[in-house]
Amino acid sequence: MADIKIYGVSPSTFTRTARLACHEKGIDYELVPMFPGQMGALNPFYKIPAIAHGDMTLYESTAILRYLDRTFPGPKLWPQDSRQAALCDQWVSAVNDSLVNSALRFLANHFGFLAVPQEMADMYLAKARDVVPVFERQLGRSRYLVGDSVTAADLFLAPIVFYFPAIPGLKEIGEASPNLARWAGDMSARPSLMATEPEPIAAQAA
Ligand SMILES: N[C@@H](CCC(=O)N[C@@H](CS)C(=O)NCC(=O)O)C(=O)O
Repeated sequence: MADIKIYGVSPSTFTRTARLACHEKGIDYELVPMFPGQMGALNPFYKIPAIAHGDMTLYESTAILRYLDRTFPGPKLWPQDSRQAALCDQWVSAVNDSLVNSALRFLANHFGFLAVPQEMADMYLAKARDVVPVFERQLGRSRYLVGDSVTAADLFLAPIVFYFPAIPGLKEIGEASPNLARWAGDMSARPSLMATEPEPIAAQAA
């Protein structure tokens, strides 16, 4: 039996982040297909993913990654050095706030998981044009978001950025971001990314 169960679906960016963490750390897991609307018993906020480890269940991806990192051996997802760890937290939050509230909302609307008026979709895209260059500049300074090794921050960023080429508007932003493209190339060569390729989106969660 797998060590961990991850409840979610493969196209979900946050579910992919939890799966990436398991692959990067070598944790055996089972993906249990579950849509947000089915999550009531596992997450009162009806969002994916959640995990089960023995008799413990946990939701919120940042809490999940921290738990996996503290509980299991394998490469650390947060650096040991306190300043580097704080920078990792900073970039995780920046993805989960600024990028989620721009590019991810735009792509969720594109795939039909959000239904917002056109002006709001335009606003998300305009915000993405301001937000993505911040990541672009950082990836011009270091190989990954925090230094020379993959951290949790990269595992939050990758599932969102990997949708860019499929979405008019975000595609152009990605193409205008050479450092982000270089980073995406490095990330896409990792076994964790290859093993978590999302199923094509039909009636599933973004
Ligand atoms: N803060 C949550 C966000 C999770 C989240 O937004 N998941 C999306 C799928 S990628 C979801 O379940 N959306 C359904 C909804 O917001 O109703 C986390 O970090 O796990």
